[in-house]
Amino acid sequence: MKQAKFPMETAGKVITCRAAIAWTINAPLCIEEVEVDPPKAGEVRIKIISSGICGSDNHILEGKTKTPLPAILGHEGAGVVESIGEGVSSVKPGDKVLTITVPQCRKCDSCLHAKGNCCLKADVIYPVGLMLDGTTRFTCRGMKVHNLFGTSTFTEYTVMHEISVAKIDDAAPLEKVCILACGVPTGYGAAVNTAQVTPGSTCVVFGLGGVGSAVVLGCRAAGAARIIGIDINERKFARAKALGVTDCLNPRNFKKPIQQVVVEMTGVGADFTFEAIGTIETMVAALESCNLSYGVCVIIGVSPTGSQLSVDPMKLVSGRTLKGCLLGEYKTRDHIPLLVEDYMKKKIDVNSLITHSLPFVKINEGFELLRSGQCIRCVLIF
Ligand code: PAD
Ligand code: ZN
Ligand code: ZN
Repeated sequence: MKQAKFPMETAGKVITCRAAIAWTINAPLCIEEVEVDPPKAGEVRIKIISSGICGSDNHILEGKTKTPLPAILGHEGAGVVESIGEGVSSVKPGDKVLTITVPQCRKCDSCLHAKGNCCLKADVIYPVGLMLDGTTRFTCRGMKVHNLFGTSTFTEYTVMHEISVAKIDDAAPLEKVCILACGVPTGYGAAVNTAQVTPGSTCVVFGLGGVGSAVVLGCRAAGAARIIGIDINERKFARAKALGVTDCLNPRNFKKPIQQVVVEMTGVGADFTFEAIGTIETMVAALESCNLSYGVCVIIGVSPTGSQLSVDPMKLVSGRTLKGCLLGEYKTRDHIPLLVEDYMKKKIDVNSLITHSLPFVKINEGFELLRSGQCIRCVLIF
């Protein structure tokens, strides 16, 4: 990357650049010219340097989860602050940042609670695709274009609220750390924060994609003795084993439900199970795979919009715990920069999760790699 001079001469002006527009579901993204407005008060305009492609972006394109379109998707981004709006104090032009879907406003009930991380300013659970003032900073062919989760990273420039922007170490390699904006903390934190995996325990990870692989890293770091990985795509197994999975199972190879297989394999059910796929069926399987009395099941996968999880309450009365988590329960602006530090000290193996890098304009190929299961994470480079 060429060393840019800050403040840039673009500050305060509309920037015309390229972005991938999702006009409709079940269609390729279109690389188009867009106008990106300058940041308003409390907002930051960011030059995107890299972005991962997350399963959550794909759910939207496949129509499984809903967010208003047309939109600029992408949320797992790393970039450099180009300019800031009035009153912004936590970042300045030139700072390296990650784009986080879950803000940390530090003022709401959730932010002020010791454990809460679902900031009430977030636009991620039932997204409306607009800034907090109800408008958007993106225009394409004269049409207003929505954002995604207040982030939007499939664009050369984006505008975000300061409360969703995490300033990171100046020395961090931006072409790698983007996946610390979503996939890595989501999975890793599910293991170490939400489940609080204990040494010597048995864990089961449903889904060995980017998020599930980060769960495996978290389980291993917490000292799990056995990590069972479950996926219908056996291409995932070799990489999963290299990360620390001890046994790989393909549910399609068994006549009985996979939860029954897990209970038989472990004798008593697992201590901790994680669902990192996003189907109701696998959520039920994850719950039933954990020990009936002390097992903990963590739901990470994003379910289809409007779906309902139905479980026999007696499966909980016996003592199981069913939990969920957003971005690994991290207080995002406080903790994600610390994970970047850990990565730089080689404590978290982020590089192994990045199996592919592509130029931004090849974004549709990147989605194909995700859908076919060839990649763990594909990172787009701008
Ligand atoms: P991914 O596509 O990389 O991984 C999903 C994996 O699941 C793939 O390896 C698939 O082969 C596998 N799979 C699909 N169907 C089945 C099935 N029926 N049985 C077994 N395996 C199956 O996606 P990802 O890892 O980026 O995301 C995983 C989920 O996590 C997805 O639902 C995404 O929306 C969600 C997510 N949640 C958060 C959060 O904060 N809770 C953040 C980021 C992503
Ligand atoms: Zn994500
Ligand atoms: Zn908040």
